[in-house]
Amino acid sequence: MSRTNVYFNHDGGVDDLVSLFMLLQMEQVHLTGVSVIPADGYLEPATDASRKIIDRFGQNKGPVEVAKSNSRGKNPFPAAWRLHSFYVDALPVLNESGRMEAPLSSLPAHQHLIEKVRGAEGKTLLLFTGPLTDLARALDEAPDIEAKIEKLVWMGGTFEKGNVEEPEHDGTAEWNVFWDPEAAYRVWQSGITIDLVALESTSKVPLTPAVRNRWAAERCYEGVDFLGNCYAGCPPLVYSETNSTYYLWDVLTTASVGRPDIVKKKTVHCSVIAEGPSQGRTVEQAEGRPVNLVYDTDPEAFFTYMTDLAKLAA
Ligand code: AGV
Ligand code: CA
Repeated sequence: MSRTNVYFNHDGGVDDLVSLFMLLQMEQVHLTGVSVIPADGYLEPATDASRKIIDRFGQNKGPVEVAKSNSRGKNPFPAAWRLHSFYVDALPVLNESGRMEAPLSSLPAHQHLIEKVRGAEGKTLLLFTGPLTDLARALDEAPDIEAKIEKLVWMGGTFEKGNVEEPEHDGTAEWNVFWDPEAAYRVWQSGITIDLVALESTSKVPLTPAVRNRWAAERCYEGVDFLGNCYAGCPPLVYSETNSTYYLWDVLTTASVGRPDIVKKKTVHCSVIAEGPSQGRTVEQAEGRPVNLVYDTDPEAFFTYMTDLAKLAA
């Protein structure tokens, strides 16, 4: 079977780390590298958790190297969200062996990406589930890599209501764009094909009590127990909407790589606003660049795929 080269850059949230776990179970994926940017998580625990997940659940993938980003964003994420990276890193199942063996690269993330894309046989699919800072820097430093990028699959942006509630902002942006609006703006100027999972793309995959119960019922599978434990760190507040309901934002994005049939995409022309009170907003515009926006998904197929992958993890 021919396998797709995938390079994964994430920002340490619960669904970022669960995404790594899922990628490691996908037979058709050749994971060429992982890097961690300290946006919706802290750098040390998010990096350590990544290495431990590779050690514990990635036996079939060969050595996968992890690199730390030295990028810093313009608009920091709330600390309460970033703390989730510590909860995952502390899970007993990741600390049973007392060792961390997945190699840590000495390169910063953006240079690690350049090295892995240049070194790969054929093209590489880039999967990003946090801000685009490392990709923007990589493109500035090594424009040649663009020709070797198959496409970018990104969780970011919104064409409806944003999820940023911060002083001096009008609420129109999604957080992964808001953290570094200029980086998204830079990537939009490139010729790279972009598959976009925007906020509203995930509206059919909220983390409901029923989903948690489904994982609880099958916790005899170690991988399913891992899903439940990871998401136990996200408080199930069901009475208010924005910023308390968790969606499977990054996991749907990752699942769309392994199972493209669970999402429907359409072309949207759009631009990124880089400055001012709407900074980080993605806006539809006839003269904007095309992206393939996920506008519909099959939630039952998605949750079944996710749980089935988790059952494969031993
Ligand atoms: O905006 C969605 C992005 C995704 O990449 N992140 C979470 C996912 O990793 C930010 C975010 C929005 N609301 C949140 C977030 C919340 N309530 N808790 C933690 N992170
Ligand atoms: Ca994320």
